[in-house]
Amino acid sequence: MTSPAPTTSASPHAEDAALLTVLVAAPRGFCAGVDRAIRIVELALEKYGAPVYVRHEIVHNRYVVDSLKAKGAIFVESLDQVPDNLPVVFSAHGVPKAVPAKAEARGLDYIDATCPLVSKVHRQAERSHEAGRHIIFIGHAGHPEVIGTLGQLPEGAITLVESVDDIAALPAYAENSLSYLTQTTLSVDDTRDIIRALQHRFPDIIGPRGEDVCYATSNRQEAVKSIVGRCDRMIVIGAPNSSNSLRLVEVAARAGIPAHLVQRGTDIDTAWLNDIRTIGVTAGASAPETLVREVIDTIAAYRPISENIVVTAEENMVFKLPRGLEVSPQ
Ligand code: 10D
Ligand code: SF4
Repeated sequence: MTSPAPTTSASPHAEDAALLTVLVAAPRGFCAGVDRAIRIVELALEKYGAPVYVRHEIVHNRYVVDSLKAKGAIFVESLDQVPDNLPVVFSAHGVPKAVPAKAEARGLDYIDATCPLVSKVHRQAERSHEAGRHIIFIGHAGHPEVIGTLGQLPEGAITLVESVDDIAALPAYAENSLSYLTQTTLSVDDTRDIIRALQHRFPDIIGPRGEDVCYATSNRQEAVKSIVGRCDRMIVIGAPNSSNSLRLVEVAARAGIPAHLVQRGTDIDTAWLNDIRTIGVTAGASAPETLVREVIDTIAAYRPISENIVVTAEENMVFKLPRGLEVSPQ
C-alpha cells in the first residue's frame, strides 16, 4: 500500500474544507484482454494503414473508441457496413461463428480481438456440445459477449439464465445431459448463487473446473470489497454498457454506500463530495488510467485530498497477439 503526500488544490472551496481521503482500489482499469484488443487495432492501423474497420466498440469505453477513431479506426455494428477490400477487427467481447464465416465468404481480411478468456468459454461450449450436453449459460441477455457465446452453437443448444429465479422455470432434462458456462464479467457473488441453485436442481450438471468469471473481473470486485467498509461513497469509472464496470457499482451499493458510475471527471457532481471523509475510486476493465487521474484531479479541485492506493492483488497477465500482428523483439 502506498500513500502519496496529500494533494491540495487552490479551489476557493478547498481552502476551508477538511481533508478528503481518497482510497484508490488496485487492481483497477485495463485488464490483459483490453490491453491486447486496443493494441490489435493500433497494430492493424500500422500494418494496413487507415482506415481499419472495427465491428462493435473494441472495448466499452468512449474515450478509447474516440482515441482510436482519431488514429483512423472506423467503428460499425455490422459486417455489412464494412466495404470490400478493407480490414476489419472483431471486438474483445467475441462474435457469433456466423460473423467470421461471413467475412471469409466476402474475402475480407479480419482480425479477431476476442479476449482469449472469452474464446476459452467458446471452446468449452463446443466441447460440451460435442459430448452431447445441453448448456445452461449464465449471463446478461443482449450483451455482445453473450450473443457471441450463444452464437458458437446451433440455435437451441444453449439456454440463457440470468438469475436464480430463472432456474425454477427451466424444463426437466435427462440425467447427465447438462453443463453450465458463464459470461466472464459477472458478479462473483451472484454467479456463485446461480451455480448453487443449478446444482441443487440438477445435481449431475457439470461446469468448468475454474471460474469463467475472469481473473480481472473478480480481482476488481475483491478490491472494491476491501475498501467499501472505509468509504462514505464510491466512484466507478466506466461506461453504462460495460458489464464489468456495472458490477463494481453493484458491489459498492450492496455494501450500503452510495455508488456512482462516471465516464470521466466532468460527470462528477460536486454535491457528492460534501460532508464525507472518505471516498473510494476504482475503474472497470475498459477504463484507461488517464480517466482515473482526471477523476481524482476533479475531486482535488473541489476539496484537498489525501490519496491512498489500496492493493489487494498483483496482476501480470499478458496475452499473445494474433499471428501476423506479433511485434518483433527490439
Ligand atoms: O461489458 P464488458 O464488461 O463485457 O466489456 P468492457 O469492454 O467494458 O470490458 C472488457 C471486457 C470484455 C471484453 C469481456 F470480456
Ligand atoms: Fe478478458 Fe476478463 Fe478483460 Fe474480459 S474482463 S477482456 S475476459 S481479461
